[in-house]
Amino acid sequence: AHNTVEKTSVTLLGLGAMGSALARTWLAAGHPLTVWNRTPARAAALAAEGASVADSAAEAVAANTLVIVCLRDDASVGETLSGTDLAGRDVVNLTTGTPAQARVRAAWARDRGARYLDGGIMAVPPMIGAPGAGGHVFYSGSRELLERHQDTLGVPAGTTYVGEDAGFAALYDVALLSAMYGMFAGTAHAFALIRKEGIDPATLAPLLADWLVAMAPAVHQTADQLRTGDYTRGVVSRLAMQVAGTPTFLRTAEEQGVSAELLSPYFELMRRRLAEGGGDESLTGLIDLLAR
Ligand code: FVH
Repeated sequence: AHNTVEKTSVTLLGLGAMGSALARTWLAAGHPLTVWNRTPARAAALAAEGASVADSAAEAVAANTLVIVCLRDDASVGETLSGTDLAGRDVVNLTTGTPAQARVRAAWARDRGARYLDGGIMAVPPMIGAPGAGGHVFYSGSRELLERHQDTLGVPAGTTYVGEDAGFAALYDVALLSAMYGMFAGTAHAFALIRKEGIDPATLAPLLADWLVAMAPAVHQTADQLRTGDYTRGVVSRLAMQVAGTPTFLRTAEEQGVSAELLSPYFELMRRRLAEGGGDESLTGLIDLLAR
């Protein structure tokens, strides 16, 4: 049996897919948990598992010093917390938002007497409470708050502190998720290419996964080139060579009856950089073209 006596009591606002997963890990680890959800029915299962269910967000916030928020978006956080007394509370906001929203929310919480930590969850619900699944949460804002609650915040997933600027957790979160969507775009195109031939997608999947893993370390060279400003440093595949290959990709898409709409914008940037004289570079120069 868990010894609940020394475990920090937690208030959790929001019992969607992620909030419910978080709740279960704290309950399983023996943390006394008070929950609130806008739609009360979602709290029923957790009540059966030992959570205290508050009738209002204000009541839930009043129950504990540590208040974790995991709602749909920043607007729902504002709506939910506006009727609560945050004075003396340690607010940890795990709701996905923009860096600017996080900074404003941090100041907003401080104005109401709370300490504030922002979090960006790099995990899907099944990875919560599953050590070894690779999930972690970026935190930014009060380092002192993270250190104080490390034992509690480390229960659902690993913790990675990324800076005093409250917006940084959201920034790292969105940066990684943006890269993920680029990967999904590429894999969507790859699956579309083979579909017409009746190839079993399960044949392609392991090849794709291995290839993406093999290519992933290229980000270190990108970082090195950005830091040094030398986009030709250690180049393996010259931009000029890669641009010369793009008609093959476009023609293959056409032959397979697949729209190239996911690839074309990237190829267009490659062509522009080449036209600017970046032929001896790798693909790092495209990042310059993205700056507005
Ligand atoms: N689920 C995932 O894969 C991702 C993984 C990475 C992190 N995200 C972010 O986590 C936040 C919560 O996500 P979620 O998966 O729990 O989302 P839902 O299942 O859609 O639940 C949304 C909860 O938010 C409540 N809610 C929505 N609007 C309001 C509002 N105006 N006032 C109060 N509560 C609100 C909703 O309540 P209800 O619909 O049950 O009444 C849910 O509790 C999110 O930022 C992800 O981006 C998840």
